[in-house]
Amino acid sequence: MRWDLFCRVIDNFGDAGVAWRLARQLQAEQGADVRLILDDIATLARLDHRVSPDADVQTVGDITVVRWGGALGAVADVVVETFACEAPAEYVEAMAERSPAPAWINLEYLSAEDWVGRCHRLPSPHPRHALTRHFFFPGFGPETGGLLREQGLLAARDAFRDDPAARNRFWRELSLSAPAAEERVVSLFGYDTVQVHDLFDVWTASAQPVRCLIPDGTPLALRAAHHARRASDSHSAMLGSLTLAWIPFRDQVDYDPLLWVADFNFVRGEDSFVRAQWAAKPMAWHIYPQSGDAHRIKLEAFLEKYLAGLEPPIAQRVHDLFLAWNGEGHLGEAWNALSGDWPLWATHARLWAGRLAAAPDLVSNLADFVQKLL
Ligand code: TRH
Repeated sequence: MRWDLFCRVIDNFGDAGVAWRLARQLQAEQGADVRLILDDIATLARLDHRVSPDADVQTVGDITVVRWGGALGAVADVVVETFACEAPAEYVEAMAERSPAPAWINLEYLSAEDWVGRCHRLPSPHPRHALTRHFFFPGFGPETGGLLREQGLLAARDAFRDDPAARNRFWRELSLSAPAAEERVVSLFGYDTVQVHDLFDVWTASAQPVRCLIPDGTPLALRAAHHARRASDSHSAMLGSLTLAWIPFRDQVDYDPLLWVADFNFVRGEDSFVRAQWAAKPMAWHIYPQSGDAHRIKLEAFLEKYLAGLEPPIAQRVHDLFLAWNGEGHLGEAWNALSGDWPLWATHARLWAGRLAAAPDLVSNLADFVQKLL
């Protein structure tokens, strides 16, 4: 089957990140013939070094990547608009001419809110054409489309955990020594609005050494460099008990080992947020800021699900860290308040990942749904 995925990058990496992950899994697991029509190829090239930012059409890993705006030729069997991006009008006209009509999907942003389950798979007839778009919502429950999770991901995660040689390779490739047994490793990926300075101060004064891995080229890398007065040619800085290590921005396929090697992951947006949950480590999510505090409702909806099953006192402390990571409250104090909770939270993170893994993944659900439409 031929799938055309349309993606417009609003900003950051996640729009392209989710679309690329979807494309790769459809091709690898469904044997789909996939075309990704994307406006911002340069962003995709940041996520996969095989992509040429200048090419209008290219094949990367058996996926055809087309710059939005070029001639698209024949309409595919399945048309997916990611994040409600609206396929080009002339393409929709061609869809209306096609017989049989293609399956037409709008893949929405991920949310843990309850209304998602009521809107998932709803049809939306086109006002003029004999075409029906169907809404497909990722989510956390059986009434939703589920989460992106490629086959073999969790086995690869566990193999890495159980393989000291793989972990040593990870550190060697970064020209970093393996962390000491008591050293806590943290990955830091968030938006520029986070006040990380008080967190760095708490880690600097910490009884336990902390190694903070910061992907270069991200806003927090600059803040950390300013905080540590990073010398231009240095890749790390020592501040008391804290080691700040600036690491290269990784290909998307290499992002997971960063999450697996860490004891704690600060993440953001949508895709790193999901990947951190699969990594089954304690985490904090910086939700993409939206107008009118809509993001705050989404954050609370996730926390309500994520914190269920944790004892109230620790649940409150985890909640406070999430809020502080989203700019509400003192990040350093919230971190310190959890000092006795790490083993319990680590167990909870593993149970959470296991619960999510019991549900079918998004691509399996999407492929089943599309089969019924065609
Ligand atoms: O970059 P983001 O902030 O993207 C956001 C979200 O997609 C959000 O839903 C959307 O509304 C907004 O953009 C416009 O965060 P996200 O979703 O985590 O995407 C980051 C991608 O970058 C993800 O696929 C992981 C990848 N990544 C790497 O490939 N290498 C790296 O080194 C790092 C740090 C991230």
